[in-house]
Amino acid sequence: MVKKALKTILIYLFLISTVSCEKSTENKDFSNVKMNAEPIGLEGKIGLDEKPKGMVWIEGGEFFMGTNDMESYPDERPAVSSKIDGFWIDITEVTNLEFKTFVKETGYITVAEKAPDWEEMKLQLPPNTPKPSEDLLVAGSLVFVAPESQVDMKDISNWWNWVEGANWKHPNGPGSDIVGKDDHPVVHIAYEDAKAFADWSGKRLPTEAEWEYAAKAGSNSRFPWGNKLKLGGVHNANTFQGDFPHLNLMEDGFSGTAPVKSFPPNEFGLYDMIGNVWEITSDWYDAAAYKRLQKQLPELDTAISKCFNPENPYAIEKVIKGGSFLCSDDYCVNYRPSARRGQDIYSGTSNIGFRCVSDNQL
Ligand SMILES: [Ca+2]
Ligand SMILES: [Ca+2]
Repeated sequence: MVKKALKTILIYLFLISTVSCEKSTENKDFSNVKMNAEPIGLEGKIGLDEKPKGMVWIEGGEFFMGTNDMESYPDERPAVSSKIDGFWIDITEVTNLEFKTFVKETGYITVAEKAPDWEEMKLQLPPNTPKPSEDLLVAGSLVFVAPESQVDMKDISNWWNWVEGANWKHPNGPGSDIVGKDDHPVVHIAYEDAKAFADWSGKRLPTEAEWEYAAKAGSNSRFPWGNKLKLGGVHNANTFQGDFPHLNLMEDGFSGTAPVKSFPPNEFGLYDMIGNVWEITSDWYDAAAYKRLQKQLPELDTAISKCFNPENPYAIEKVIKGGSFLCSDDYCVNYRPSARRGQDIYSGTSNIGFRCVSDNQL
């Protein structure tokens, strides 16, 4: 019973950061979607001869961030003009091998490997939420586990399980490992884990604008490669096909994470910007960010809160981008460059990872 209570709290934390996934769009053929905004003065391109290993230089430019596509989620609209300085960006998500090297050199322990800190947890819960007993505050993380049959889609605990012992080395919990998965993206990464890796590597996490600019790669269509999820009838990213969450047809060849570079790069030479794992950015999540920029709403009072999520007034969330292997056209249509979600900074999941950027030659 008490165990259930802890799970409820953790699921609650996750639920409040994923509620937008429940707003599926009805139009599944996006080929006729007309975009109101056109790119302006976009000059993004790969340049410079001397490049850091595994990174490309993105030339700065101006672009429309967000979208006016009415089949998008409300927090993506309206499109706003944004100017970006040039930067280096990893061509792939950070892999298990890279994270393993970081941990080997630093002895770093991720958030998922440590017992939850109640003082941090309660900041994101309604006041007077009772504290679970200490012996239940154990290290673990949220793992996607496909149910055997169709379930109540309003209850995400039907497919998100709090698994004691789940972390980047054991993505599905004790008994699972990452042997043979050096080239898969690392998962169960919380914001501070990603930032620690970035600091160690002399890089930083991308802003949301940088990430989106790099993902769009000069395109203003629904996907970087056009308005249809498939390109020439072939899947171009690791997403979810079938009936979410119980039936994964794996038409793209992968049920969970895929090795990075399993799908073609975008026009900037970047892999898996769409799908595979969500990617953490350095920006606080404000669901109304673009409406504020368009003066449709007052500016966020950061003296009160750094972020704004109407579904959760207690949120302490950073923006994550790109969707994951769990994004599907019948449930969570977040596999688009403009899609955005807030993620609790104190937790990761089995479908969240990251990549880094840098301003300087490394
Ligand atoms: Ca897949
Ligand atoms: Ca990705």
